[in-house]
Amino acid sequence: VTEHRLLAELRQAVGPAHVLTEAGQVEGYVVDWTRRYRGEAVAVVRPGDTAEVAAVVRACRAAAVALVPQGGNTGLVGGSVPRGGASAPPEGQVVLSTRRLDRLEPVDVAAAQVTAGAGVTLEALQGHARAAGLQVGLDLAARGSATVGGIAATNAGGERVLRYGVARAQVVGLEVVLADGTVVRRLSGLVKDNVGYDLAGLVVGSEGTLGVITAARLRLFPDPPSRAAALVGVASVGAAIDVLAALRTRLGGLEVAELMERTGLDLVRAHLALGQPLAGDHPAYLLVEAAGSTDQATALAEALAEVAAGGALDAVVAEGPGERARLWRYRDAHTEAIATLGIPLKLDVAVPLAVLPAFLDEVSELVAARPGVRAIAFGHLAEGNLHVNLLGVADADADQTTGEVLGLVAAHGGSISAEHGLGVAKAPWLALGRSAADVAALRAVKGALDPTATLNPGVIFPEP
Ligand code: FAD
Ligand code: 2HG
Ligand code: ZN
Repeated sequence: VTEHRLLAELRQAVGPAHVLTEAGQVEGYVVDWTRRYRGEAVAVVRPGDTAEVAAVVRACRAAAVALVPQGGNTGLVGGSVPRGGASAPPEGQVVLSTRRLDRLEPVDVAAAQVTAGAGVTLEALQGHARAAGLQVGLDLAARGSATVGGIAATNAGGERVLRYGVARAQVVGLEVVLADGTVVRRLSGLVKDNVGYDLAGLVVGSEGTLGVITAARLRLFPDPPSRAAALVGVASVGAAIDVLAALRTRLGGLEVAELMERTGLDLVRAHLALGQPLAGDHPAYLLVEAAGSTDQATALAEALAEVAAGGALDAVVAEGPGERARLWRYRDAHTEAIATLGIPLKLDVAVPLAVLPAFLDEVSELVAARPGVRAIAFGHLAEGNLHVNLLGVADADADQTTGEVLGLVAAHGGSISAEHGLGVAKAPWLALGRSAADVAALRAVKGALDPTATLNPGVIFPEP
């Protein structure tokens, strides 16, 4: 009876056409990108504006039904789909899809800002900014589906953090529907606004547990006229760090420093039937990109020649969108190529650069002790952010393996979740590397803003 009443209220809130309940209709919303997480939804609702989002939140809260906000469903920690199994909330779950919140306001060129609905994809936002002569300071391989709301909710990082910072640095303000259905609006674009707590900053990275983001005001940047990329083959991860260090001091416009290993590159090559990118075959590869007002291809080539210091450095410099895209395919297809081999255990960690090679050696030892398991590590070198993908880990050993790798990370003073968030995947390890006082403060924030635990239960905070 309660469920029947809730469905009637949801239909009234968003219109019957936007309340999906048929198995075929909801399938794409209840399983995550990795296929590791799946749950059941009472319904998937697709509100078309902020007032409708607020009505959905109120209806779910009144019915004691959990609400799972979802954007592009490209998240990698299981936070965007209903919980499955024993941890599913007793009264059921509703998925709130933000994809119809896709309004893009005209670019405010003078302020170099734009307001976008939560459901706007990153790719659409990038095109919109470009048309106004500006660019978004954030990019990631899931750009075609990942949304502005999801990017803000996860505080996504991606491939240009080195120059522009993480999502939090792009967000000037948000519009958020809180768990009680009230709306907080900070879309004025004021960069200087110190009236009380930074609520928008708090919601960034909250993974749908504090509010539903309905719109964001984002910073934009000039798009430098010259851009060049280079792929460099190196003998070790340590050598890649040395190249990065050398480029840091030589290239003011350095934007990207992505690390790959031979295993990952070979996998991508097989998956996309690509040739070897360089003359030689190397244990590790560094993809760098620089942008500026002077000729970046020359600057990059000169900097790499200085790094080589008369010795041999196997590298290729690419200019122009086509040539650069050819190099980027080796990097951006990693996640997709790994997924063809099964469902990996994804560990998104960061450690200080000084200990990164040692950490990778320790992971190799851990993997060597597990027959049938292989590791593919790649990531955002400048932030020490590695995506350790473990293939072949038995389900029964997944928690033990995760705990061991994250334990190594914590021992090195690293982060157990660098950019993807905790979701449900890493929630059990929330306290690893955080003090009791720290975790208590996080819980106090959640308790104050969502006392009924309506929004995304099981995400960030482990279920008892
Ligand atoms: P979803 O997956 O739908 O949701 C993610 C989380 O945010 C969930 O907890 C959800 O409840 C919450 N959420 C979504 N929308 C809202 C909203 N409007 N209000 C409140 N909560 C909301 N991530 C990186 O950081 N860097 C990368 O380089 C990167 N590369 C990727 C490459 C690939 C191929 C893939 C598949 C994923 C990648 N990701 C990366 C992960 C993912 O794309 C990001 O986490 C992205 O920010 C998720 O956006 P989304 O719209 O798909 O969110
Ligand atoms: C990336 O950097 C993403 O491409 C995905 O963060 C990482 O697949 C992964 O583990
Ligand atoms: Zn990443």
